[in-house]
Amino acid sequence: MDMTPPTHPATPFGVDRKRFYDTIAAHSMTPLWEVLHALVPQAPATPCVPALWKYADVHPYLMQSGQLITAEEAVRRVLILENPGLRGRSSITQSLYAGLQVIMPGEIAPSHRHTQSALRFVIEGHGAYTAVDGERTQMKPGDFIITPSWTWHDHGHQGRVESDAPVVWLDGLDIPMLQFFDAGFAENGHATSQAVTKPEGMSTHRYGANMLPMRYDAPFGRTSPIFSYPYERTREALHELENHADIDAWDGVKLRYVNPATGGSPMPTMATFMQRLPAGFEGKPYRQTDGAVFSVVEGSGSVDIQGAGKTWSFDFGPQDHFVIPSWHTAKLRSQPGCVLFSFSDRPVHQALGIHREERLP
Ligand code: 1HN
Repeated sequence: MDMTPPTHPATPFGVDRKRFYDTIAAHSMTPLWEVLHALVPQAPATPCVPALWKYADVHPYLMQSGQLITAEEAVRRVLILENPGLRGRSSITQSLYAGLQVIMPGEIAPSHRHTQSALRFVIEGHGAYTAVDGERTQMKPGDFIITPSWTWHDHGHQGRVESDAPVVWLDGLDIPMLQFFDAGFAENGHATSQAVTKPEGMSTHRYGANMLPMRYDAPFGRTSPIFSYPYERTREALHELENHADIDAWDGVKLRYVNPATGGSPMPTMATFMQRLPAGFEGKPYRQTDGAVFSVVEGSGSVDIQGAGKTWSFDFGPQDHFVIPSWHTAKLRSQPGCVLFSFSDRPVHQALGIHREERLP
């Protein structure tokens, strides 16, 4: 007779549960009742944690990476912003990837394409371009630039090697999402730089003047036909709104970038936003199911984040990055005023009908 004590209480029928679990495990089966609460939580319980990357800490490593490997050898010279709760997964939230990419004067990041969509948000430097589908766009600090799914793209820095500075931008991609769906495809280009077939600015003229061609045929499916949303225009809009319109008690002045042909987000998987907090702004707390990544453009401020019974408080300044995880309560503040770029997977939540947002008093 087996005298080992049962590891779980015996059932009314005298059967040891653990032994039963072990038996069915051999048949690739497992009992729902042991995992039900974790599978269907009362509210999101994300492993993603709030995190802040101060640019003063990050910048030296970006420059050191420039001495470590060329853009061409690396393909993309990027230091990934990896969420401390998701180490080893190349993710900043469960669904999103973020990294800081460096390109030195004279360098080329070779042409390739993939089904993952990418956004670029330029952090510093001048003289770099990104090429998408035969058209180049100059990258200037504060510009938001799109690489639609499955389009050929390469980057280059036309600056002079001796005198010009590196260009750094934030990459946001839907990599973990496509990994989840097992829907990732990629190809390398035959040429290092793709052939330029269109004059610079063509997509802006064609699609970015609040007008569309007569028989509009979306060139990139559900992704915006505009590659570049220059900071100059966004900045002016927010500035005028701050001076002449109502300030939202939670967001300050916040606008979302749009695909001009649909009114929806610029990419099917990622929404992007720019907001301005007026001087002395004390935001009310809010939470939303879409975890969001922030890039500080100008000014400084702080964010209090609460979730999972813990509180985080981050002070941020220009070029810092931080992440607010799903269903964490966030409160933004700024004494001198500031401008914040952010992105999230909101369009996916909305497409699935599961987006929730709470604006608290
Ligand atoms: C990529 O293609 C870029 O094109 C940046 O700049 C980051 C991370 C993973 C996979 C592809 C780019 C990337 C990436």
